[in-house]
Parts: sequence; structure tokens; C-alpha cells
Amino acid sequence: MIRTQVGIIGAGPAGLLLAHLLHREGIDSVVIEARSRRHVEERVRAGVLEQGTVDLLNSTGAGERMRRQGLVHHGIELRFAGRRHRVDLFELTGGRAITVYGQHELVKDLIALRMASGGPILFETAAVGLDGLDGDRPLIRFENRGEPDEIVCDFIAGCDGFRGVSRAAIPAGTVRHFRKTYPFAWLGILAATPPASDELVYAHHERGFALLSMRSPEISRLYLQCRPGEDLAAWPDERIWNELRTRLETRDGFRLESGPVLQKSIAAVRSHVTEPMRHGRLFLAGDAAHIVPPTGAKGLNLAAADVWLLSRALTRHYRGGGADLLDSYSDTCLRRVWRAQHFSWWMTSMLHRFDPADDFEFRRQLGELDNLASSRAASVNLAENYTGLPLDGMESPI
Ligand code: RFL
Ligand code: PHB
Repeated sequence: MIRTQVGIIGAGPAGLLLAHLLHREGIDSVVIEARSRRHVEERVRAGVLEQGTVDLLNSTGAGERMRRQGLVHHGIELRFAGRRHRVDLFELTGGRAITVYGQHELVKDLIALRMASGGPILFETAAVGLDGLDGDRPLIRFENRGEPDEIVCDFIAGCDGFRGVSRAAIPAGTVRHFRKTYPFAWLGILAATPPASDELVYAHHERGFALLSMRSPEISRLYLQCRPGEDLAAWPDERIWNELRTRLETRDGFRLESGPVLQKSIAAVRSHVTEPMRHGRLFLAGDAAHIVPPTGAKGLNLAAADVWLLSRALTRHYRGGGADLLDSYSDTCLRRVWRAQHFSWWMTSMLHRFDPADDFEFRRQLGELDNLASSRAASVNLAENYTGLPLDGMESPI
């Protein structure tokens, strides 16, 4: 039996950042992770950090390598009808930017910090169930080399992602789930080729959406809309490059060069929100509580905002300041979550082909993109949401 103050399930960005923030406040935690250290350090996922996430990492001593290696971007490009339109995030928001830094790099940094502080992470140890959520000594059950064991704690943080056990431990009838599925998926590749653009390119095309992103000056990250349930075997590298080339080309002669594909995968595009994000002594954070379509680049940033609020609430509790922030945790998080759901849904709806036969919808999207390209008010709205709302408020940062 292990005893700690906060039992954290999952060593993704949410669980690791929470452990780091709690450690800085003198609060003990144990992190338990189903997969190996190597697996979580190599899992290629998100890439865009909002200004507020960057500021949080910097102000808590977790941003050292990100400051050196992250790519600060002041704009993004929208590509449609063979044209390019740059959205100047920096100018439109009065000085806010995004930082392109791979999620797995952030995970590596947070694991290194945790190791340096002597805080435990139990890798290759899956939580199998939670008990006592309604009392004041909840516990996490897990198996240690085939033997049942448990972590007894004051609070449990369910940071175990979309497929974890935490959300499922909440009794039916006490939560609501809000779901939306989209009729497409994203095929993503990591390629050993310098990015073909200095900034991210979001492309609308009659064959479907494409996104050009990056991880470093030598590594590109590219995505294309494909059918849900598509078999990767049907997508040899050359087919992927041809499709990306077609969707990203412009009338002024942009042409994408192929390069060696290091990794490829297909991810579903979906929305999910669990309300409330708390049951008794269990607090859900990150993907365990909500999923957004990747088009708005919000998932990782929402996870960071959740655990920042949870760390503040737990700190106040342990300092004898009361439970008010714990009690308001779910409502405070959900307000940001639904703002992000709206933004992610809007970006997704504007840029993807939902029905190849629906030409009205295709023309409507072009009208919307034209509006964005010619209206400062519309561009400010995109820029403000894309660079992110401040962590301690929901009002416009501008
Ligand atoms: P994670 O990263 O899924 O981590 C959960 C961890 O819990 C472990 N786990 C368990 N551990 C113990 N016992 C169990 N029973 C367990 N069950 C699960 C898992 O092994 C895992 O290590 O969730 P977290 O920490 O909430 O972080 C969320 C982010 O990973 C996610 O929101 C983003 O990756 C979403 N996302 C993006 N977000 C952004 O902010 N910007 C982006 O540019 C962006 N791009 C993306 C994305 C997600 C994508 N995919 C793969 C859906 C691009 C893509 C393609
Ligand atoms: C990424 O670089 O992985 C990325 C960037 C922007 C998105 C989604 C993913 O909207």
C-alpha cells in the first residue's frame, strides 16, 4: 500500500504538469502510468502551445528547453482557392504568440523535472479501479507484478486521457456526457524534411483539409483529412505526399517536396465533454474530461489550464484556506472547455469537407474564409482564440 496526498493517474501532460505544480507547493503526489517511460516520451501528438501555457511553464521552472528549442510563431496562414492569407496573430492580439514545441518534448522535460525532485512515477503500472470516492480516503487499485496493490490518498486526479479508467469510475446517473463525432479523421505524418513554410498553414481544398506544421527546422509535421476508419496500409508514402501536394499548392507556385516519412498514424476527430469534471474526491483533468477536434490546437492547452486550476484549488485546501476553489473547479474549467469546443468546432467546420457532394457548403466555406481575409474584426476573433484566453480569466486579453 502506498500513501500520498494526491494520487495522479496518467503521465501525459496533464498528470505530469499537475505533479510538478503540486511539488512546488510542497504537496506530495504519486503518478501512476500504464505505459513505459519510453512510450510516453516518444508518443507524437500535439505541437502548439498557447501563450498562457508557455507563460505557465516559464514561470514554474519547466520552460528552460522550450525557450531554447521551441519555435515562436507570430502568425498562421490560411490557404484557400489557391490563395494564401496570413493572419498576423501578434499584431491582432497586441503581442501574443504561439510556440511550436512537441508534446513529447514537454513530456520529456516534465519527467526529467519529476525525477530530479525525487517524486515517484510508477511506469508500466495501470490503474484498474477507484474506490471510496465519496469518503475522505479514496484509493486507486493497481496491479504490481500480478499482485493487487493500492494507493491511498486524500484526492485522486484522473489524468488518464480519453481511454482511461477515471471517467468510467463515476457512477452513471451522476454525470452527463456530451459527444459529437465528425465524418472524417486525420492522417498525420512526421517527415525528415525542413518545413516548407515558416508558419503553420491551414488549407481548405475541394479534396479535403490539409495542415502543414513542424517540430524543428529539420522536421515537418503534416496532416490530411481522410475517411474515418481508413486503413493506413492504403496510404503508402507517395500517396500521402501527392495528396498533400495537391491540397497545399497555390496559384503563385508553392510546391511541397517529399521527404522520408518517420512516422504515420490516423486519429479520430471528435468532441466529448463530461459534466461535472468531479465526483467526490475524484477530479478529472485533460483528455479524461474532454476531447476537442485538433483543428483549433486546444487539447494540450486545456489540459494545462485544468491542472493549473486544480493545483491552485488543492494548495488553498492544504493551506487551510477552504474548499471553495475545489468546489468551483468543474464550473471554472467547463467555461473554458466550452469556449474551446466552440472555437475548435468552428475551425473544423470552416476548413473540412463534410460531404463531397455538398457544393453549397463548399462555397459557403469560401465565403467565410473570404470574410476572415478581409475583415479585421473576424481576424481578431480567430487570433484571440487561437493564441488562447489568459489562464486566470475568460475575458478578451486584448
Ligand atoms: P494523454 O496525453 O492521453 O495522457 C494520458 C495518460 O494516461 C495513461 N493512462 C493510464 N495510466 C494508468 N492507468 C490507466 N488505467 C491509464 N489509462 C491511460 C496513458 O497511457 C497516458 O500516458 O492525456 P492528457 O495528459 O490529458 O493530455 C492531453 C493531450 O495529450 C491532448 O489533448 C493533445 O495531444 C491534443 N492535441 C493537440 N492539443 C493541442 O493543444 N495542440 C495541438 O496542436 C494538438 N494537436 C492533438 C493534436 C491530438 C492529436 N491526436 C493524436 C488526437 C494532434 C493530434 C493528431
Ligand atoms: C501539430 O503540429 O501537431 C498541430 C498543429 C496545429 C493543429 C494541430 C496539430 O491545429
